[in-house]
Amino acid sequence: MRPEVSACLALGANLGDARATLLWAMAAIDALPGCRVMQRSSLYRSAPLDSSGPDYINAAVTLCTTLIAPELLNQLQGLERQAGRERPYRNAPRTLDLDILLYGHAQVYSPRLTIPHPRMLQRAFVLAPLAEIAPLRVSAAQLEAVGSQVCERLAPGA
Ligand code: A4P
Ligand code: MG
Repeated sequence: MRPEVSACLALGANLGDARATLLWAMAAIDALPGCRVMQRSSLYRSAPLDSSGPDYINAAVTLCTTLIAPELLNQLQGLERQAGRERPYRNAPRTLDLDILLYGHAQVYSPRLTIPHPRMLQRAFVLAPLAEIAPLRVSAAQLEAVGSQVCERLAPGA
């Protein structure tokens, strides 16, 4: 039996019904083999950063998983495909993006996977939802460093 690891994921979408897709993705992640979602953040809205198209909806979840990190990435990419994700070019607008932010306290540097996620500290749309559900994983200084980026927390059902 593999040990359970606590991981943090970022969810993002700006094509189609992004809110519905993120809510679907949170439930679908919980239903993956060896995965249990522990906390779900609110949904957040922000303008595309180094990207284009409509505003993004972003969120974060924490989960307990017995999957090793590359297996978790495979499963998440399967969900992206189910949501109709296409990759015409880098940072293209997308129906669903699922990124592994943190996997326990592991550091991974492989051609397919970098953990912690290399751009997470530059982005309010990642740090704000993560701080909501995993406040010990985000420092006040890190939040302050992205404080000029507008990222609106959405009321449930708004
Ligand atoms: N990969 C490496 N490390 C990881 C990881 N920790 N988690 C590899 C997930 N994947 C990881 O990703 C390309 C490759 O990264 C994968 O095949 C995997 O092997 P991708 O999702 O296919 O392509 P991408 O979306 O162009 O890259 P990425 O890294 O997801 O993009 P970013 O840097 O996350 O930026 N603006 C707003 N407001 N909100 C957003 O959500 N997102 C982006 C995407 C840009 N601007 C945005 C938002
Ligand atoms: Mg991605």
